[in-house]
Amino acid sequence: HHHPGATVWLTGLPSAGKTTIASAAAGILRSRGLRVEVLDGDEIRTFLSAGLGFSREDRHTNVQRIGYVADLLARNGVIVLVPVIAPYTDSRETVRSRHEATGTPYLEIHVATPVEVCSERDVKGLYAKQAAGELKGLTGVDDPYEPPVAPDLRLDTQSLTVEKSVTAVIDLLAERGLV
Ligand code: GGZ
Repeated sequence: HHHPGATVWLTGLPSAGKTTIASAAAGILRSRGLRVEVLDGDEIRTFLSAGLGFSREDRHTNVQRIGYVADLLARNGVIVLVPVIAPYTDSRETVRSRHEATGTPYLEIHVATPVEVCSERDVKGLYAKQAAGELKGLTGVDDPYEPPVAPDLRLDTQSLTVEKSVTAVIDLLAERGLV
């Protein structure tokens, strides 16, 4: 029996909670015996996108590369979770189109944590660096973030625990017949 794969893109600002939610969801799905991969922005930028920076063009290239790999895996039965900022609508739509062209399920989740909350969390210290003038072009502060207009799911992480967010992601996959 062949299990359908899917790409689940979690878009949102730095420190929004994308990686936390994706990792926790991956754990649950793996414990159910599903094949799962997490394509994390941080790790991808060390390998697949080494040398790319944070200009509009480089972010677009990064997102297309990740989308290409996600599609390859997903069409081979893997649930691919992608906690990557992907700040531009047209980059995300290109990835969606590619999945549509290959007949691969694609879901977009907006991890919609407000910038004030993200900068307070500041998991990696990026907001502090930006404020200190040590970093320019931080998404959501002095670089664009175009929020998805019609995501498959929007997570308001201010009113949801990580656990509830993860449940919502898994429920969405179940609704679509993907798990
Ligand atoms: C946004 C940045 C920036 C700037 C470095 N803007 O949590 P992190 O810190 O360690 O991982 C994040 C990673 C974001 O890469 P993505 O591949 O998700 O971004 S994109 O979709 O825009 O290509 C973040 C770090 O890089 N980082 N500088 N200026 N994030």
